[in-house]
Amino acid sequence: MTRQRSTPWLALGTGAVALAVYPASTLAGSLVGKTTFSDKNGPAEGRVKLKLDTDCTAANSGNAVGSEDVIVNKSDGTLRNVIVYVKNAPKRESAKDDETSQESIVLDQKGCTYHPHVLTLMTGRKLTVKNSDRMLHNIHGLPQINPGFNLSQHFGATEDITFVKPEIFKVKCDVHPWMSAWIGVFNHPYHAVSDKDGAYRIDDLPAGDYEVVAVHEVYGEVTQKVTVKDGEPAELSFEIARPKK
Ligand SMILES: [Cu+2]
Repeated sequence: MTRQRSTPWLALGTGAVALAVYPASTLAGSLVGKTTFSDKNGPAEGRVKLKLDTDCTAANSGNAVGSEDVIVNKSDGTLRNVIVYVKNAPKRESAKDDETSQESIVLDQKGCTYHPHVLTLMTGRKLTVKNSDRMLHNIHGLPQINPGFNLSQHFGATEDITFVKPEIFKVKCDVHPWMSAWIGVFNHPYHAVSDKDGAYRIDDLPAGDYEVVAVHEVYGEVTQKVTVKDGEPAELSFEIARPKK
């Protein structure tokens, strides 16, 4: 296992995702696991109550809204919103793997937060950005490899965006400084984001040996190796720690 400390989200350059070609006859398995924050006995960082302005407070009916950069489930230490992806991913061999033909993935601005906070998608897949709030948002993407974008959106606006290069980058709102989201773009379909239970699942991965990366916006990335066999779910969980200073 290796760990990298610095700029984890921006380190995914064009050449970082190596492609290995597997025969079309290679059969597939699944990769499942959990992402866990390993410093359970350390000072727990958790959701911080956001200081919303008047309009955004009203948009949440006066209810408190928590930050989303670090969400550790207290019951079992699992960590949400971790991108998990196969580093040496096999090249796609069949049309069924072509996510670009599927419906768009939605990034919504609602209650002055992004929904979801972290998403992944393939190059060429349509991302639909929309504003469900009755106020102006300004979605400002900060990629370093793909073209940047900066869109003002009133209530009900939608905009479709696609990306051509693999990269993980931040999105922010220029109107509301607490708003942020992360987008992971990959040139293969073998990626996921850990859910509210800290669980992830990557399906239809051809049998083979892989390096798999889990990357969190605050705590950085962890890489592990795994062997996927045909028809069997391979389990690979990640412990993610606060980097040592
Ligand atoms: Cu905003």
